[in-house]
Amino acid sequence: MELGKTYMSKYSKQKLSPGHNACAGCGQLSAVQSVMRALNDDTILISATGCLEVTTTAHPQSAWQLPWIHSLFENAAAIASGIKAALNKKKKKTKVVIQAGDGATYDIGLGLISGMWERGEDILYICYDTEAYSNTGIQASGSTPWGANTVTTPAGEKSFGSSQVKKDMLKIALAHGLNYVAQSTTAFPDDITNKVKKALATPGPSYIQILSPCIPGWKIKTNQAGQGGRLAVQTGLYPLLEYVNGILSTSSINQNFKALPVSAYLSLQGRFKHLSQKEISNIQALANKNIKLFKL
Ligand SMILES: Cc1ncc(C[n+]2csc(CCOP(=O)(O)OP(=O)(O)O)c2C)c(N)n1
Repeated sequence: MELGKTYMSKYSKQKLSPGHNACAGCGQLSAVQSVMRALNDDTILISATGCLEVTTTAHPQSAWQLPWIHSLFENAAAIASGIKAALNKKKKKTKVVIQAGDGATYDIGLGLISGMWERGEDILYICYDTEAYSNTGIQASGSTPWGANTVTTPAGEKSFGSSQVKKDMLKIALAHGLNYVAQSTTAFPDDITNKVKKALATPGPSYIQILSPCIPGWKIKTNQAGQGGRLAVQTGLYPLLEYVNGILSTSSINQNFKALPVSAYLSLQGRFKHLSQKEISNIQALANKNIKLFKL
C-alpha cells in the first residue's frame, strides 16, 4: 500500500507514466520525457503509428496522462489540423503537438506535413529520429544515414549498407518558412525541454527533430543510447541546432567545439561495424561539411 502511494505521488505528475513497454534503454522514450517536461496540461497529443504509439498504448491501457490520439502512419498532420480548427472555432488556446518517427515524417507523412506547414497552422511537430523504421524491424527510411546496415540495405559482400545520404528535413521545414526549427539528441534533456518551450512560445508551425538512438536498430547496448546521442553531437554528425525566423541562432558547433573523429561514433554501433576505412572517410567528410555549414 505504502509503496503504491509513493509510486503514485512520484509519477502522477508525469505526462508519460513509466508504464510502457519500449525496449530497455530506448533513446526515443527518454527523449519523450524531456519533451513532456515542457508541456502544460492544456495540450493535445497526436501520435503517428510507430514505436512510441505501440509501446505506450497497448489496448486497453495507456501510459499517457494528456489527451492523446493515434493517427494513421501517414496522416498525423491532417488529424492535428482538424483538432486545431475545432479548437480555433471554440476560441481555445490548447496546444497541439504531433509526435512521430522518421518514417512517418521523412517519407510517408511528408505530403500532409507540407500542407499543414503551408497553411501556417500553430502546431508543433516533433520527429523522433531513430534513422529507420524501428517498429517494423529496422527498414531504411529517408533518414537512414549513408553506410548504415538495415534489413532493406543489408551490408554484405556486394553492399556497404545504405547508399543514400540522409534527407535534409530541417532544410525542407525551413523552405516552408517555419519560424522555429530545431534539432537535438536524446543525450541533451535540458536542450530538448528548452527547445520545446521555445517552439510552443513561437506562433505558427514549428518543427523539432530529435536523434533518438534505437537499441536494436543501432545494435548498441541498453546503456548506450545517451552515449550515441552525445557522440553524434561531438563528431559534428548531428549538431544541436536552432533556427529562429529562418536564421541559425544557436549551434553546438560554436567557439568551444572540438570535433571528435566520426570513428568514435561509428565504432559504438553494430550498424556501421562492416565499414572500411575508405567508407569511414566518406562519413568523416559529411561531418566536416556540417562543421563548416553550422559554425557559429
Ligand atoms: C500505411 C502504412 N504503411 C506501413 C505501416 C506499417 N508500419 C507500422 S509502424 C512502421 C514503422 C514506423 O517507423 P517510424 O515512423 O520511423 O517510427 P519508429 O517506429 O521508428 O519510432 C511501419 C512501417 C502502417 N502501419 N501503415
